[in-house]
Amino acid sequence: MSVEKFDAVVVGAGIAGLYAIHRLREIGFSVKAFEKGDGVGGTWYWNRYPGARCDVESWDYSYTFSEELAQEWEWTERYPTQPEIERYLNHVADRFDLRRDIEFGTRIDQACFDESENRWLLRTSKDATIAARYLVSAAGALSEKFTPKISGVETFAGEQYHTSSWPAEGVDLANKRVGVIGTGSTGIQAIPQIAKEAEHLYVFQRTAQHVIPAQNHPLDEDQRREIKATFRQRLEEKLANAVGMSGFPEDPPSLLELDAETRREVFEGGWEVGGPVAVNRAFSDTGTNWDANKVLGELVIEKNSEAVNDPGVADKLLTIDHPIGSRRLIVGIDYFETYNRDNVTLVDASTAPIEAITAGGLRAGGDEIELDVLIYATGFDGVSGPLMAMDIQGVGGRLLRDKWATRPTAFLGLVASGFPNLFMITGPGSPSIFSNVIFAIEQHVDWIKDCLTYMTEHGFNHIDANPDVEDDWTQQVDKAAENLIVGSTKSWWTGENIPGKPAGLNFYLGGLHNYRAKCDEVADNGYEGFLLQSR
Ligand code: N01
Repeated sequence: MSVEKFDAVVVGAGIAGLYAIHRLREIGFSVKAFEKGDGVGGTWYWNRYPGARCDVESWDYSYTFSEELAQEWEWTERYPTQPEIERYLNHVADRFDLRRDIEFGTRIDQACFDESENRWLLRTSKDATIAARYLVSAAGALSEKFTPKISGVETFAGEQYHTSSWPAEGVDLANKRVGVIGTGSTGIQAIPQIAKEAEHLYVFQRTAQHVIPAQNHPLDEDQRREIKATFRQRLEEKLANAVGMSGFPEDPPSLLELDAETRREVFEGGWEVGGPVAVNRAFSDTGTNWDANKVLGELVIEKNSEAVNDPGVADKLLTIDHPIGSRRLIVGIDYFETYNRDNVTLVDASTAPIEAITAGGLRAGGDEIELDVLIYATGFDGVSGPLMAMDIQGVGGRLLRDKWATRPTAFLGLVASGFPNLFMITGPGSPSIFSNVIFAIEQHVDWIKDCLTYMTEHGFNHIDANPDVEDDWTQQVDKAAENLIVGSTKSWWTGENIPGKPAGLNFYLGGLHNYRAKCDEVADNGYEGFLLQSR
């Protein structure tokens, strides 16, 4: 059996994988990335559903490692659409000649650490065996889709799609009765678009949500020039704050300390700006003080309800059972207005639960709803999910999914003890999706590159996390989340959207800037907390 050998294998060719290939090449490594899709983009390759776009502004949702790249790329909208982001990532792949080190249409199914040879042995979906000194997971936070098991699914005579594996050629919804299950960020983006195409749309909503308007707009010539001219200034801003975005409100007022009129003014100002940050970070205390949070939630509900004509429908859409920001705040475009259309019906799946899929449609609350197309906007097994889905065996043949059976842990979210020479990009225990993820990815990849450079220069070829230090980091992760309203509700953030997955908020919430400082400190102290060896 022939075994191809590389210094590093990268899992995935999304934002993280592309950048990892680029950086690892720079230090002279032989690199190969395996990507299950037929093109680059990862999340932005798969999530082609109608209405898919990012809710981080295009000028921040861009790589910063190359100023030339930033100067030559032209974003066309404030919040970029999926096709535009996919084009951008294809441009990056071409501009930095990354494709020659990517094998498309190939998954890594199994990774076993070969202790005798101090390397990873990988098995691909094409049955090839690959050896790599280092394994870098760029598998993404939202790449393992979740589809609920609903009885009768196999009997359905119509078409079924999950939003995160939407066919590239699109789906013809004209003259069809369409059902959408799920009203998270995905459903709320897709529903207004699907409503425009379908004969009739039935939305199955289990949990009502707060939605902030995107206030999206095209970028004119002047705005594009300004984005380019301020590249360095914005980079400084991104480095300095908790979420890695520019224009982040530095010193917002306390909601509780403002009189009602000023509070309303600040809120309306944020609403006009739109997007998640302007409203959610308009006040200093709504993420920590339950009273302040309640007021903000009420203000948002009041605004949202103004858009819905039918009070009964508004009531179902806006009887919200959780504090604002306790689950991912949703950004919408014409979402509530969509329910004013004659061809849209809201089914409250909290009072009329989905019981079964039938040959002709779906049964909820005892009623049969006839459907030609059923769309699952039901989300993902996030962050640890893609890693647990791979058969990863560390020291002594221990499976990563066994180590993580009660909780996914990793020192700095980068290396899980017992799984040497495996680096995770935006893994559990790092800020990950609680920041501008492309910027978090760059920080992780740069850190990994520097670490591998250090190891090479010092004659090391084996890195593991000290288990005690990993435990200590997990405690720091928990401490940083203390007293935050974030995560106080069940959602994919806590893993509770996945049956049987242990509940927990496995993100470092102390801020990307503080996390970066911690990673730098560890590096400056000779990778303190990691066990470096020569084998
Ligand atoms: O997934 P979700 P998503 N019966 O888990 C429902 C990112 N993202 O794909 O809330 C009925 O949030 C479930 O109901 P409930 C972003 O980070 C970003 O929408 O559990 N319903 C919920 O409504 C986001 O947070 C962007 O009661 C069922 C929905 O399915 C993350 O991706 C755009 C059900 C799942 O919502 C995930 O978002 C899109 C069942 N059996 C996504 N099972 C932007 O940048 C599940 N549901 C804008």
